[in-house]
Amino acid sequence: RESQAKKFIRQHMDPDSYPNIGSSYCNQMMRRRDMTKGRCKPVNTFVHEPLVDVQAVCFQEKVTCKDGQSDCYQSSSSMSITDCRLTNGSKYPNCAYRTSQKKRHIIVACNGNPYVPVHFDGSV
Ligand code: PAP
Repeated sequence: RESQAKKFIRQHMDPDSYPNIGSSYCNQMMRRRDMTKGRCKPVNTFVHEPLVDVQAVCFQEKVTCKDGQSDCYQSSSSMSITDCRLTNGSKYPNCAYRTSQKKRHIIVACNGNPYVPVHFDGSV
């Protein structure tokens, strides 16, 4: 079974695409990274920064997660991200996404040994 750490990388890491992000980025990437199988994942964020910099967030400012858990961390630097949000009329298996590029502080949940990101909680 895919580890939580590998799942985070599959769902959220894309260090090399930036700055060449077009309007079809999310349509392509959500499919390519297997988030349109069985259902269209409604919202997902890709981070365009080196993996080591995203892994380092697990040792930055501790914050409360949206679900109330205490294992979330906010990046000290703003990072280049792309938010993918399913469009209103989109019907499975035709998953259509809106692509929005941002510079934000990311918030991730970390787990395991090594202590690495396993969930993307949001951005501020
Ligand atoms: P995402 O939340 O990063 O978009 P999702 O696949 O929903 O992706 O969750 C990733 C994993 O982080 C989940 O574990 P699983 O793959 O073994 O099911 C989820 O349970 C886990 N996780 C760990 N900490 C948290 C947290 N604070 N809030 C939500 N999910 C968390």
